[in-house]
Amino acid sequence: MKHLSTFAVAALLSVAFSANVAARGGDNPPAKPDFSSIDADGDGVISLAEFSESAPPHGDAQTIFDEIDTDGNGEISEQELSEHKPPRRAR
Ligand SMILES: [Ca+2]
Ligand SMILES: [Ca+2]
Repeated sequence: MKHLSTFAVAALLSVAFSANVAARGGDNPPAKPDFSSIDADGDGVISLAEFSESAPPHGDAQTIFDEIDTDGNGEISEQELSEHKPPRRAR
């Protein structure tokens, strides 16, 4: 990873380590991008273009986008994004 944005790193980490985050979690919350900060036009869904604005198009953006877009309709809903994030356990 060279020039990935904070969001791309967070997304990659949550994809790769979603199972491990709970075990690692502690007083060190991972950077969580706000849905509204990614949804640039505020229409309530994140398009690949909007996603790419947050995640540099390294080819990974599409991969990560597909990971999050669980129903494959080409848009990430707030629910899809929230469900993609590793569940936050209240200890
Ligand atoms: Ca949007
Ligand atoms: Ca979707």
